[in-house]
Amino acid sequence: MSEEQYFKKAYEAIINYDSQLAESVAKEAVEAGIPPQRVLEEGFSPAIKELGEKFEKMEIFLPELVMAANAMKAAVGVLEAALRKTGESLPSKGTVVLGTVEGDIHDIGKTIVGATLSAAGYKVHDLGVEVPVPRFLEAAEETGAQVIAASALLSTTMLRQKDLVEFLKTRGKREKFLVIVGGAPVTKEWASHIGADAYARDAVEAVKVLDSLIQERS
Ligand code: B1M
Repeated sequence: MSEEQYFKKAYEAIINYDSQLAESVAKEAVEAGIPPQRVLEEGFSPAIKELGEKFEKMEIFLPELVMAANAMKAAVGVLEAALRKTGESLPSKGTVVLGTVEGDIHDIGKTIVGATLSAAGYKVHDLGVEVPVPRFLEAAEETGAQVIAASALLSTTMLRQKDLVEFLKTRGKREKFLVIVGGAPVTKEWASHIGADAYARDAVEAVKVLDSLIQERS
C-alpha cells in the first residue's frame, strides 16, 4: 500500500468513528515504516479537524465528536508508543513538565507533543489534563525540569497560559524555567504577548524550538 493509501484509510477511520480501524491503520502504517508524525498530520488530524468544523456548524453533535475523539485516541495510543520507543536509547536533552491547562480536557495533541519530545530525547512528565497553574511549578521543581509546556485548546483556557507565566513571576521562578505554549487557538503573537519563551504550531516544531532554546541556554 502507498503512503497516500494509509493516509486515506486513517482519514476514513476517523470520519466513520471507527476506533478499531483507526488502531489497525496506525499499526500497519508504523510497521510499514511511515513516521508516526506524518501518519498523524496527513492522515488522522485532517479528519478530526474537519469534524471539529462540522461540530461548530452544528452538522454533527457532541456524541459524534466524542466517538471521533475515541477513534483518534486509539490511533494516538499506537503512534505514541512508537514515538516513545524511538527516544528510549537517546541521551536526555532535558526534562519537560507537560500538561493541558485547567478547565480543558483536550489531550490528543498534548499527548502527541509529549511523545514527540520523548522521541527526540527529552524526559517528559505528562501531568495530564486540567492541570492547575501551581501544579506545573510544583512538578517542575520536583522533577528538576528545565521546561514547562502548557497546552490549551479552548479560547477561554488559553488565559491559563498567561496565568502560568504570571504565577511563575510572582513566585520568583520565571527565569528558572523555559515556558512553551501551544494548542489550536494559540499563536506566536499570544505567546509573546503573555511573555512565554516559545510557541510551537505542532509537535515537530516544539522539538525544534526547544532544541534551539536549550542550546542557547547551555
Ligand atoms: Co473540543 N473543541 N470541545 N472536544 N475539539 C475544539 C477545540 C473546537 C475548536 C471545536 C469547534 O467548535 N470547532 C472548540 C473550541 C472553540 C474555541 O474555544 N475556540 C471545542 C469545544 C467548544 C469543546 C467543548 C466546549 C464542547 C462542549 O462541551 N460543548 C468541550 C470542551 C470540554 C473542556 O475541555 N472543558 C469539547 C470537548 C471535546 C471532546 C471531548 C469531544 C474531544 C476531546 C477529546 C480529547 O482530547 N480527549 C474534542 C475534540 C476532539 C475537538 C477537536 C475537534 C479536535 C482536537 C484534536 O484532538 N485535534 C477540536 C477542533 C480543532 O482543534 N480543530 C475541538 C487533533 C490534535 C492532533 O491536534 O489538539 O490541535 P491539536 O494539537 C496539535 C497542535 O495544536 C499542537 O501540536 C499538536 C500536534 O500537532 N499543540 C501544541 C497542542 N498542544 C501543544 C502544546 C505545545 C505545542 C504545540 O507546547 C506546549
